[in-house]
Amino acid sequence: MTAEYKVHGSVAVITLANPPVNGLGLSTRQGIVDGLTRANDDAAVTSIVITGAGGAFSGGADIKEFGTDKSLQEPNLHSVIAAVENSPKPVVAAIHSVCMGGGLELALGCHYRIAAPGCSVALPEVKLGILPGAGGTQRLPRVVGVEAALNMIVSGEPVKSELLGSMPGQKLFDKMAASPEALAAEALAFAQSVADVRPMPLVRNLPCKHPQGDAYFQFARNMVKGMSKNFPAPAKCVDAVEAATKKKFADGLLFERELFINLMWTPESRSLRHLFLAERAASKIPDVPSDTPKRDIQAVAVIGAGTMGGGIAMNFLNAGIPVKMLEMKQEALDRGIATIRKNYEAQVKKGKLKQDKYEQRMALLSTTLSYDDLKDADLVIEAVFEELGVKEAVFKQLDAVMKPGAILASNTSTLDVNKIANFTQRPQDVVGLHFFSPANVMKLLEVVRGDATAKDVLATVMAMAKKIRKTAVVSGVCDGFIGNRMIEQYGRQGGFLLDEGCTPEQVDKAMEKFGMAMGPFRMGDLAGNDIGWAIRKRRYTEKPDMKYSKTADLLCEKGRFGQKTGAGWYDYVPGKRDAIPNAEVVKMIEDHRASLGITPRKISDEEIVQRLVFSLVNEAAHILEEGIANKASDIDVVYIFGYGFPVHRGGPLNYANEVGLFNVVQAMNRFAKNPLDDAAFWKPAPLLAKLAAEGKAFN
Ligand code: 3H9
Repeated sequence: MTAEYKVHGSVAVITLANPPVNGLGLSTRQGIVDGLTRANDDAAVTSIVITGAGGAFSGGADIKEFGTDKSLQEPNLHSVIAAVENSPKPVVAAIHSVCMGGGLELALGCHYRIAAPGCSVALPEVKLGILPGAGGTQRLPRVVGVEAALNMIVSGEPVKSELLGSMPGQKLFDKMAASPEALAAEALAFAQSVADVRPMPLVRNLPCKHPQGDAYFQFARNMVKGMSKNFPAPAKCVDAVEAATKKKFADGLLFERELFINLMWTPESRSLRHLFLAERAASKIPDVPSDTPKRDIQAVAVIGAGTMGGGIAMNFLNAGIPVKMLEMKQEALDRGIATIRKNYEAQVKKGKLKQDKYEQRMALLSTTLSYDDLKDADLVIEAVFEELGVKEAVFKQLDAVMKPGAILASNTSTLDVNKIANFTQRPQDVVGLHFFSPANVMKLLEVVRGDATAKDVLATVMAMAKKIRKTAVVSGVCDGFIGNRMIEQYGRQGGFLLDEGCTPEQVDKAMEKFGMAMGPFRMGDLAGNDIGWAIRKRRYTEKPDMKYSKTADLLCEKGRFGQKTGAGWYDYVPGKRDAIPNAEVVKMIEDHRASLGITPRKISDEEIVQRLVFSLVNEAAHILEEGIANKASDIDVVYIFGYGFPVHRGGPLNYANEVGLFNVVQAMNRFAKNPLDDAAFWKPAPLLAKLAAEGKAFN
């Protein structure tokens, strides 16, 4: 049983005890109902308190139970709330720390609510692609007003209890406790004070009206239009709250339930729920237990003050961690500092950062031209030129000066972290930290685990990633790690599509319609086409059998490296990011196609999307099989947070699961028959072939 029952004098206390956040899983729901029954059967008990153990009142319905039989089994949350409302003895919710989703709905079913200050209160279901399904859309407007409730339900954002408690006319909290520590005693005293009050108040009996009714809901519908582009839930939230103002309570509840069930089965909700769990699972490494001791990171050093080094440094400054930046020349340091200042000043201008915070952050930044000055740093990250010889020089110097136990990290995006580690006498302290550009903005951090990387180093950098607000995913050592290894296949398919008849614009539009933040050619222009060119040149000697379209090389030979040169696959007006199609580039593609003797064909958006996305899927299956990624969901996290893959698709492997792996393999077999494509690549990875044959999915 994951709810405890104790009697204090005349008050029975039911404590939800389902760590980590007292999710309302089956056994907790059963525990609440059993506790209510015991309390109501005990003549010595005159009132009941429901509270939560540990760091939460409740985080809501147990997300891990969704889609399983347990979520359907009685007592479901509706039955639990009905048992609370029908209790002949008053029930008081004693709310603290976190009160969200079904947890708030449970509290709203109680006769009274007392809250500790500092508690995060939310109906965040919309973030999981659903809406509150246990009366939240019907009860919250009755206690905080229609507009405040709709804002909370549509945004899913938490509001602090003291703010809600101080809203004029609010009926959410009957009392605010003086402090979190005082909550338990105050809740007991409050429960005793209301023991004999009859009739007992119920939120469902309160009125629910909006003075401008229809006009307000029309306005609300317009407001959520943007949010609703790829997600059905926000608009349904408006419908449900409107129902609270127009229908009888019981009918509103039924309406809400129907919407909830329909949303629960949408692919968008499945994707969001998958990502919620995937993001949290990414921080867990199978052979590194969560209680692995961590090294202390009090001071950080960054080598290289270029765009990458500066962006990396900003992450630590933002988290209040001092950074020392090293460069070879004072001018380079000055340029780096000026760029960091410019970035912060832009944030101040936009009102996103306060002036005093900006100054505090800059005060944490120091610079040096000497490796000796870095020796006391706990973590050093190099962001120097991507060439093994340069890395060798840097790591040998670091090995000579850094204190024992310091973590030595490389921001390499392609090079062999094992080789880099072996430039030192302490390979166990070396790890890859692959930040994505712009490093102060992008959430993804690929943590590259070398053969010798110590477990406590991994545990430390994963914890540090959380501190600097990155989503970290562990990758093994291979060329390109998880993300860039996959994107190479995606880029190759993009090239073949041009050879066969597409324009860059057509490919980009199809992918953007699918939901990608940017199509492959706009992305190439943003990242710099010269980067891919350098990799291909290496490939031509390393893997002479690998097939590439030559169009991207022809583009680079013209110096069209992308946004930074004002011209790439598209043209760019200085200072703007709008991609303007260029007739010469289209002609270049046509001429090249003609030189190969290819007659262009019309290619559907569906084929474009499938070839690009399934190329990611096949490479991902190899990556999983080789143990480069620990789990399929890690790969989805990499693509969502690092490559602009559409959130509503849940990542490439979640999308493949939705399409059905059998269908994915069928499509690959079709693509393999295309003489202009790379038949060898389209041989389904053994893992993918096996899962498809067994009717299974990536998990
Ligand atoms: C709902 O209530 C539906 C109802 O309306 C209707 C039903 C009929 N269940 O985020 P963290 C786990 S829908 C199960 O890293 P933080 C999480 O997986 C639900 N587990 O910590 C992780 O586990 P692990 C509406 C949950 O301190 C651990 O807690 N509720 C749940 O940064 C720590 O999570 C929500 O959408 C859950 N509901 O933030 C709340 N919630 O250690 C979503 C969390 O194994 N949750 N876990 O990886 C949150 O917003 C944050 O997790 C919270 C804590 C603020 C609670």
